[in-house]
Amino acid sequence: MSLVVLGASASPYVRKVRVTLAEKGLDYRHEQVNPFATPPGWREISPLGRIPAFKDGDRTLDSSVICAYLDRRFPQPAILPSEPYDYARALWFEEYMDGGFVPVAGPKVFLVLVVKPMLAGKAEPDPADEAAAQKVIAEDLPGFWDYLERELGDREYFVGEKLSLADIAVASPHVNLRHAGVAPERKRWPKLRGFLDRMHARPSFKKLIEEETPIFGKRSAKIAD
Ligand SMILES: N[C@@H](CCC(=O)N[C@@H](CS)C(=O)NCC(=O)O)C(=O)O
Repeated sequence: MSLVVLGASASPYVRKVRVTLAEKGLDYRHEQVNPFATPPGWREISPLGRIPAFKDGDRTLDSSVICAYLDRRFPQPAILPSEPYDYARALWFEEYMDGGFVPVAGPKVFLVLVVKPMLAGKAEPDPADEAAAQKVIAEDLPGFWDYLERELGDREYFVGEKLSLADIAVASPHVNLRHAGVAPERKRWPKLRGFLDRMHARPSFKKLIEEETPIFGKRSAKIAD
């Protein structure tokens, strides 16, 4: 197979690429790469030393540009709108999530509540870690959720009338939160929560959630409505 995604399944950025490939109906091979213990020579593929990386035959690509490349290489269905403002808005939501939301929800919630106890062979996080993560969930995440709720409004998708990279970028890190037993409360953020339910039920996300949940999702049963 000529398309290869390299990176750990739990990364929201790796998931973003895998969902994009699935939405386009493309076959690919997935190779697990731990971002904190990358294989020798990794920086030749990924000059910033990050995941995901991507191979299309002997061409290699690093990180955010992978989805943009896939959209030009396999244009149907498009995930980047052609109308200039919509195109920029889709990229903006990707930037908002990757540059703003994920640096909070990833290391301060998912890593602390899911990955750290897993690596320590424990069923639950230490009480101090649990308390620190709950403080972030209560104090830092609501501002992001308020913004997303407002921007989505009564529409089905964040940009235009159909699925775009914006929707994939918003829904992907919320899979990590779901694994951690966290979701925006339906009463306070009904539109966002409904959007996440719809996105996570799409075959592209559902398949990955089913693959990841037995490994990372032990807390997902804790999600409140
Ligand atoms: N916006 C980029 C971000 C890539 C990124 O930061 N990946 C993280 C993993 S979730 C990483 O590799 N971190 C390790 C490091 O920066 O050394 C994308 O969409 O691919």
